[in-house]
Amino acid sequence: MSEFAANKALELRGMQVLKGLLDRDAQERMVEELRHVIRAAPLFSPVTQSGKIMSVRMTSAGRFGWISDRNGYRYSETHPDGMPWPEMPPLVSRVWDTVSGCARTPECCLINFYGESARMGMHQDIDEVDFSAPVVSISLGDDALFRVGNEARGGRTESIWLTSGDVVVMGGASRRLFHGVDRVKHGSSTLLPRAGRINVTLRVVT
Ligand code: MD3
Ligand code: FE
Repeated sequence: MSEFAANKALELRGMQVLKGLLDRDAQERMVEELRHVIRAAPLFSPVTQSGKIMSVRMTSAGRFGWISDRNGYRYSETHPDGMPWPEMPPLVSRVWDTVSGCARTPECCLINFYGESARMGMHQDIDEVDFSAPVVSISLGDDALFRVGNEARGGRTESIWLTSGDVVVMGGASRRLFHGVDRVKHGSSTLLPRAGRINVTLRVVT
């Protein structure tokens, strides 16, 4: 039997939303793994090409991390401070093995931290090479209003609240959808001592 069991499974524009896949104990163990990553590879504030500082702070584990600076955004084998990324945390890998349906190993574990009033504008994740591999997202901490759109910018969108322990699998055509986070309900979860939200996304990059 798997160590993970969802409370319910929803489908949203081809994405699989597994509500409560991680129970409280698994969420706490994952936060502990992520603390080790963040200690070795501190969160940083990416700067967009236009020079704007993103409100979400980030770091990564695995072979590649996602970085953005005045030279553009890209996957990099090193943190902005120069060191290689920490190893992929084991519990995070087991979530991928349980839900991805993908034989490849994830090469990037991107960690997004949302403090008070952080948000993420609508975008596509298209810096990867192999679109047959899904993106798997794990939500921890405060509730977030997640919005999903279409394969082109604009058009009708749908929103759902993602809560701590939810896992979303973006496979098939849903892999190319525009998406973003409109707001986070600061202090809605007790998982993190000083509130906030962590989102982990697992990606195959090459
Ligand atoms: C749909 N993160 O890191 S996770 C990102 O909650 C990102 O931090 C958001 O978008 C967050 O790029 C959303 C859900 C998600 C992630 C990747 C997707 C949805 C996706 C890729 C394609 C389609
Ligand atoms: Fe994204």
